[in-house]
Amino acid sequence: MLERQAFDAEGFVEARDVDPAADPADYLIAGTIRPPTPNTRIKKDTVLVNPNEVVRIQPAFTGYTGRYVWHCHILEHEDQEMMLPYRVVA
Ligand SMILES: [Cu+2]
Repeated sequence: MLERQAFDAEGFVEARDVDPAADPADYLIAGTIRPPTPNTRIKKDTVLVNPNEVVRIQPAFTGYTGRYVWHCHILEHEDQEMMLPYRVVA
């Protein structure tokens, strides 16, 4: 994990109601980037994302190219497109 940052979720939802193409990146709150805590500086395959927060990660893919899937462990979120495939290439 690289960092955490607060996210204006209400502002984004209101903007999305007006403009369905609203970009979530426009709703990051500047100046509140927090570095990882000691227990999240190790390599892991899961990361906790708190409500109203964005977490930036830097995955390391070694020894395998091909299809992976990222997903949220909250089932209702998975049903709302928080489960998507991606492909790692050489
Ligand atoms: Cu989720």
